[in-house]
Amino acid sequence: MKIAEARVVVTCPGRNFVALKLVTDDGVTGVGDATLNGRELAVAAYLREHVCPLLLGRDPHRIGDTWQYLYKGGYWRDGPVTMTAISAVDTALWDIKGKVAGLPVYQLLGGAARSGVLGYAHANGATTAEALDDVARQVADGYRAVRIQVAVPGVEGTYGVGHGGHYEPAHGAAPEETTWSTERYLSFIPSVFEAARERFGPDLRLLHDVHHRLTGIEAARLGKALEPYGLFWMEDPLPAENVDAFRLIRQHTTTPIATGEVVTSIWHCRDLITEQLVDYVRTSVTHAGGITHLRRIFDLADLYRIRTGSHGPSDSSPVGLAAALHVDLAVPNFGIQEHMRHPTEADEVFPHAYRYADGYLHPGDEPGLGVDVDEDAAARFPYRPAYLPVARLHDGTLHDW
Ligand code: GCO
Ligand code: MG
Repeated sequence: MKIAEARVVVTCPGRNFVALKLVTDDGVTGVGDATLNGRELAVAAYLREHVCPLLLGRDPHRIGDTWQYLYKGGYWRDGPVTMTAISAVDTALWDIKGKVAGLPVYQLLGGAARSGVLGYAHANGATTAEALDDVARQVADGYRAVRIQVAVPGVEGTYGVGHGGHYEPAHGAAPEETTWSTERYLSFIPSVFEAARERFGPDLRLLHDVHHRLTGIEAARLGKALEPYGLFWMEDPLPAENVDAFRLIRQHTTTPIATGEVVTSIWHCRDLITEQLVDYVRTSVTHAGGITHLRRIFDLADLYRIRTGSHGPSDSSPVGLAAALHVDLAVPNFGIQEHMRHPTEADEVFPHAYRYADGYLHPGDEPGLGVDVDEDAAARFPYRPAYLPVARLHDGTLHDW
């Protein structure tokens, strides 16, 4: 069996996605997600120009060898563009292997370790009251875990808060300029979770995403202030490359910490894991080397009783979500899976077998990943440039978004 074709599909059904489709000489297809929000065409070109030609004629069953060939063989290792491209190839090869075996990918990973994948929904609002009404909607929809983001009074364009309806931060031919005030954020956020606990009681799992904006000591202060409300996690208090600052947070608070959505390899989260500086590792199948590499990261985490909390935003495609769900179902140390629904047009371009019911997701039992890209439908939604916002302090200094 040989890889006979490798096609890159760029499409914008509600938002931009890149998919890799591999076809074998006997007609088996496999898909991988190659979406890197705001830098989509860089990955598309990396695949088309440098990776696809090298795949032709290779044995699709040699998943591990192909991974090493693309990682070590490129000489210039790592980085989000390279790793997203490798992820897409790896995921597409697992899809092919599953189809050839006649088994869903989670069976090849050891089989189901649980009956369903606990998902967390997003709730947001311009005010606490609005956000809590959104939490109530998610709870009514069955979710047992909800992330809450609320606009900080006096801070325009707070991260995570939609412009009415579906939250989609990437838009426009240049990044939107937003403002940020750590002082206002820190004095406001604990009141949101106090109100949430009052309204929803002790059982609902509450999550919050700080989105890389604090220093170590600021995050420590926030973690302490949130302790009475028993958060499931405080996400990305600061950029993951600052391992020392995570050590500082750990000295001050027992609020659980999740990080890793922008981490692209095991090397970048090794110290966070082995020093137990985080409680949940959020690396994604789309950006951290596909199913093969994600399993290595999650296995390392398991040695330290650290659980998984895979990134699952609507800017990873349904292919990425399907692949994540197969891993989630099989690994011993699964924690939670982010679940942001995709726009309807995206579900149409990427028909899938995974399903959501009553707080839990399941990848389905079709052979392979159980997801595809409909190339005719994809062609109806041409790429539109869309960038993530930037954040500035009130004096104009560029801050982390
Ligand atoms: C999350 C993330 C996203 C990111 C987005 C960037 O926790 O879901 O922080 O919302 O902002 O994936 O592309
Ligand atoms: Mg996040």
